[in-house]
Amino acid sequence: MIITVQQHLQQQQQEFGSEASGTFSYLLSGITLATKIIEAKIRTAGLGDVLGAFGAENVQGEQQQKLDVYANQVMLHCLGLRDTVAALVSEEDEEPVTFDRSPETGKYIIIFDPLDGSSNIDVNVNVGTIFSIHKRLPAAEGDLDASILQPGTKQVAAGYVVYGPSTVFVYTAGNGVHSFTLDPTIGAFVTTQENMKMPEQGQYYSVNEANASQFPAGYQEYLRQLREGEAGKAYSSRYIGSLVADFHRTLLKGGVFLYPPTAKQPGGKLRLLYEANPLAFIAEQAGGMATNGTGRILEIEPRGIHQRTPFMVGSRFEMETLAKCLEA
Ligand code: P6P
Repeated sequence: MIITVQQHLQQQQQEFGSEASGTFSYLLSGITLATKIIEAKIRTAGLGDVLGAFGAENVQGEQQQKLDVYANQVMLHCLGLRDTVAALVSEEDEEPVTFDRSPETGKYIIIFDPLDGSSNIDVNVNVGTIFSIHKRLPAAEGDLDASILQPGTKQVAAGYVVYGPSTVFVYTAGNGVHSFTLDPTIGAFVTTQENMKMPEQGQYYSVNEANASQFPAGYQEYLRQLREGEAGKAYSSRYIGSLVADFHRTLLKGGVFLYPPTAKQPGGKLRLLYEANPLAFIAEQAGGMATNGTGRILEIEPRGIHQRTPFMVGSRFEMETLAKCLEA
């Protein structure tokens, strides 16, 4: 039976109420629309003049790819039109985009990385869009900035789209993790898996080995145990270098993804608000774990919208083994 993201949300509303409401469904439809537009451009990237560098740097000091700029403009346009949006926070923009809407109308904050891993596009490797949704705080509890800088535990929904051999939309609204595949013949994301569970233990570890000598000793010992089969099984290494693709494999197959602190980036490379938090929410909803090496990602109190964090995420067995190595 064909069930789209919106229909799935409405089913969740009947079952769980809360954020799976009509306005929320309309909000999420802004994300699915934007990602379908982005997907169409990615699929034909080599045919038009959208590959390569845009010729400017983003707030991260990274070379913007033309598709980064395009994807960001599409997300801002599609979501800005949803009157339930109070603010949009993008990896590509230094400051949030805010809308002059009352707290009664502008109820949601959407934080997103419009095109993660875009440096891989020119070599036709999977990339992704990641999003995190917070509810605007009541005026008595804080202003718009406070609503944006909420810890990951307060997310009302989070998800990603991975643009690969097929285009897959994965989300949670706090009641399980569900995936949908874009059916290009009807232009809709259609249910493919409900209530996804991350395997208790996997067979892959995913880390940029080129940085290994810079990792703190506990991480080096952990990776040695995985490599030497001392953690209960022989692991294989998989590292695509595109966070959404490496995470999606970890969600489906289990194992662990790590971006530990390095000498060059002691605070980590990946961003808390629009990379670690949404993926940590999904991982925990699927029975996995996500930490910064000392505590739950979701409990970190954000200080800034582009704040970075060490990010380790994966199956319970691998994450508990990591914790033992880091405590030793
Ligand atoms: P490194 C892509 O630029 C990205 O932000 C993530 O998608 C990916 O996981 C990470 O950086 C890769 O970083 O340092 O291993 O190239």
